[in-house]
Amino acid sequence: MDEFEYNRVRHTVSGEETPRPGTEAAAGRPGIVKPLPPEWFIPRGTNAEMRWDTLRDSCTGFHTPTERFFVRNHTSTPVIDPDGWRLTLTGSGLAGPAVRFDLAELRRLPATSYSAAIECAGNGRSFFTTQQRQDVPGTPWTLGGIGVARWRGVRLAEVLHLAGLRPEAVDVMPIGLDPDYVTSDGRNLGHVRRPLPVSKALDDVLLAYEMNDAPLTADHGAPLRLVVPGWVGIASIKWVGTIEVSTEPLRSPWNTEFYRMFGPDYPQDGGAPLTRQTVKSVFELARGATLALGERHLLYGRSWSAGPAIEWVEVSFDDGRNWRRARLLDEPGRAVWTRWSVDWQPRYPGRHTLLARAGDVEGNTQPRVTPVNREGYLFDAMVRHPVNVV
Ligand SMILES: Nc1nc2c(c(=O)[nH]1)N[C@H]1C(S)=C(S)[C@@H](COP(=O)(O)O)O[C@H]1N2
Ligand SMILES: [Mo]
Repeated sequence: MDEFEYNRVRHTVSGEETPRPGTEAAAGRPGIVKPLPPEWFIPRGTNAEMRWDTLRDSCTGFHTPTERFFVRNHTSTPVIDPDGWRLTLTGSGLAGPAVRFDLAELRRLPATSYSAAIECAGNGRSFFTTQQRQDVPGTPWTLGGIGVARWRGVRLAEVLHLAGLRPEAVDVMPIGLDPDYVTSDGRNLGHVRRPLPVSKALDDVLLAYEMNDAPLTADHGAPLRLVVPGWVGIASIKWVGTIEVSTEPLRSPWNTEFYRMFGPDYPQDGGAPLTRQTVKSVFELARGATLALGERHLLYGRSWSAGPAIEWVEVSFDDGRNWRRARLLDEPGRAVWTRWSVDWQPRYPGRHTLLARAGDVEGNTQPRVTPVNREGYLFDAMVRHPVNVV
């Protein structure tokens, strides 16, 4: 789609939040344990999207409070008894037989904490349709499929070494304890699981047992989940029971069939399994918000990139003709977002289109249009944000 066509597309504000017929949302089976008040979440079938428009007023701070963190479940949240739970490491990549850890043993190992975003690969997917008129299947997230939390746990590297990691090992595959995933056409794909190269596993991956200074909650992976900074959310497997370690490359539907790029701009048999996330920006403002003419408005937003820190953010109030730098409110960091604000005194009544775009220290930025891919992953184009000035 070229620039001309893009500019012609009229943005639809309504209709984004209607569950498609036949989805779990339509059947009313969320499978999520925590309360999902409508002022905080948009229901999305088995998932719950965080609302950006109600975040600002409550001054929630840099980290997403756990009770407001988005939930992405392929099936439903399992409630696991932490006393009976064990983490098992097994496979050809270990020097000896399977090794087991209980939670107390993991908690006695050296702990590491850091802040990191978890963001669904499909975050922003609905804009392929509403902004680029491209039909893609899957959860029609707007931009609320992301959260930043402070995670605490033990490095996966530490546990792999204790388990006897062999130098020949190439892949590790965490396997979730949630129910088997059955596709809409009835194929049982087994437990949610996705291989990770040993290089990433040994780098900065955490086996987290705490989120925002409290034990992990059921919906976010209790008693133990992976946190894979900068990578698509599916890498951060929740409710880990087993980790397979292998000297041969591992496969699962989540690195062969899903979470790869298929489409006109990608190789015939699909791109490599998705790893890093992309740059995105969001306003903490309702779509279609009403703003008073002639008054000075202080608008807030956030921008983020996969790993590299955000370097700059620009905002346009006239659909991209003129741009202004936003003030960064945080010291930009790795694998997290940066909050920003910008003043605006609208001088004309009527409908305006706001845009925000950001760049990171490695030169990644946001395009006008994201080339389409079959599953609608990694939408990174600037999102048009309509407001009404009266
Ligand atoms: N076991 C298991 N792990 C999982 C998933 C899942 O359905 N089952 N969903 C993944 C996806 S697609 C995302 S985006 C993140 C979401 O994490 P959250 O629900 O804590 O926000 O978890 C990942 N880990
Ligand atoms: Mo995801």
